[in-house]
Parts: sequence; C-alpha cells; structure tokens
Amino acid sequence: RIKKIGLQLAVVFSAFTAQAQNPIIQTIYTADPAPMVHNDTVYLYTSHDEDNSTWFTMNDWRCYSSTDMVNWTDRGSPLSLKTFSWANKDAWAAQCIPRNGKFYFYVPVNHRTMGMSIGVAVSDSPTGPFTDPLDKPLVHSGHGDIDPSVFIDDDGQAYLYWGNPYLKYVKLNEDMISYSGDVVEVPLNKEGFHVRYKDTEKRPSAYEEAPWFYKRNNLYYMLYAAGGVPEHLAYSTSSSPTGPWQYRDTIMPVITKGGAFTNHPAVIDYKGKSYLFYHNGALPGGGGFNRSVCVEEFEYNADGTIPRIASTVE
Ligand code: FUB
Repeated sequence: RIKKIGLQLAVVFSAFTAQAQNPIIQTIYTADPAPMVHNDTVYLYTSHDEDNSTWFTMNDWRCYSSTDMVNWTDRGSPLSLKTFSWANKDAWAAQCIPRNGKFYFYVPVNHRTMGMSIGVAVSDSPTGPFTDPLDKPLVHSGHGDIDPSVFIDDDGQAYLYWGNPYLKYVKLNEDMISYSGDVVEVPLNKEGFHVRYKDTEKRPSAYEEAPWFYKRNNLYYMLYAAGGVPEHLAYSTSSSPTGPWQYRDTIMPVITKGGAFTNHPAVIDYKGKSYLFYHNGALPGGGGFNRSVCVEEFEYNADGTIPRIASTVE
C-alpha cells in the first residue's frame, strides 16, 4: 500500500525553496524518527503511538519516503510486534541500516518473560516485509534494553548502541544478526555526558536515552535525549567509535509548546543539506503518548559542532 500524503501536509513554497510544515506526518501519531538514506531516497522509519494512548501503547513501526524532504510517501508498516514471536508489547524506537543488499531493522520490544530486549529483523527491501531470523532477542543485557542505534564504520566494523538509563554497545558481526565480545557499558562520566547546568534552563545534561550514533568528517557523534523529564537533546563526540566521549552541548532545548516529555534525535546529510529529526506532541490531541515526528534543516559550524536548533513548532 503506497499512499501519497503530500496533499495532507501544509507545504510552504517560497521563490526558491519548499519546506514541509511540522509535524511532517499528520495522518497518525508517530515518534522516534530513524531516517535512512539509500539510493538517493530518504526512508523515514518511525514508531507509532496508538490513538488515545495513555502510556507508550505502540504496536508497529511505520515507513515513509521522500526524495525532496518536502513530500513524504506513506510506505505502510514494514513490521510489527507480530514479526517477533517472542514479543508481546512495546514496539518502541528502532533503526534500520542497509548492508550487503539486505536491510537490518533493530527494535526494542518487550519479551514475554524477560522484559525489554533488542531484536533484529531482515528484509530484501527497505519497505519490508521484515522477518526475524533469530526467533529470539539479539541482545538482552538486563533492564533498560531500549533504543538501539546502529552504525557501520569505514573499516566494516558495525556497532550497536542502546540503553536507558545506561549507554551500552556491542560489536556486531558482518552478518549483522550476531555479535562478538562482551556487552560494554559506556561510563557516563562528567567529561563525556554529564555536564550539569550547561544549558540555558540550568538543567543537568546527563544522558537519558535515545542514542543516535554516526560519523562525519572523522568525528564520531553521539546524540541523545538528556536531562531527565522533560527531555532535551544533547550530544557528545569522540575520535573513536568507542570513546572516550567529550560532552558538547544542548542541541534542542526542552520544547515547551506542543511538547512531549520525551524527545528523540536523528541526523542525516541528504543532497548537500543536514537535517535533525525529532518528535513533539504538536498534532491536535497530541501529547506525551501521542507524538509527532518533525524535522529541521541546519548547518554544522565550521569546526563540526552542531548549533542550537530551534523547533519551528514553538
Ligand atoms: O517511544 C517509546 C520511548 O519513548 C522511546 O524508546 C524513547 O526514546 C522515548 O522516545
């Protein structure tokens, strides 16, 4: 099912540029954006807040695609809780990555007996359908196994980061559905993640959840939701994929208008421009459990640092 949702967006045209109005998905409640650039197309994966949710009632993931960052095509639901025989609820923040002609989709879901766990599903197409090759979690490290972020370095080594309230990682094998070595916990120290009273609201900037891990110009970036509830977006950088990390700054302060108490970052470069995806509660009826994905274009500073980015919903 492919449904054009461009007409349902308020699209603002100026003489030279076109910009989609936030939230960019206005047909359902979406959260936890995970964009993936593949073959000149942006595939935007999201989680999905059910209507009238009073907790994080989430049963499937959604996919949208765009080639201009203005018009988004609804690609339906490429996978859901039913994809994982061992899961019973909590289709939360996921990320998809291509490798060797296949697409690997990492999800946090609740295991019927073990609690939150990270699973992986595989497809030949970015729009699915995805199937679970393991029929069990890829990782279960204890508690708080949520929000996977996956990245493949230039040397071919893949890393999977995740966690709340900790940040952990494993090195994935080339098959992307197994890993080698131990689960490593990143020290959330003051230098790397925990600079108190750094941002303008005098709130702590400690890592909370929602890591988004990538590399740009030989610098590794870890974006995340920070500061407890309500969350703002912050980031740290490193010269290696495994740290040590240096805390940098707030990216997006707490969204006060149309906000949700969570936020969730993702960044891509696409057709020469950089974009920050996040979520808020700005659609009618929206809030902390009925969120909506938004995007802002931004420019890195000359030294590679990320500027403060305002939500255009404010
Ligand atoms: O969407 C459910 C949870 O809320 C995610 O896993 C967190 O990052 C927060 O956005």
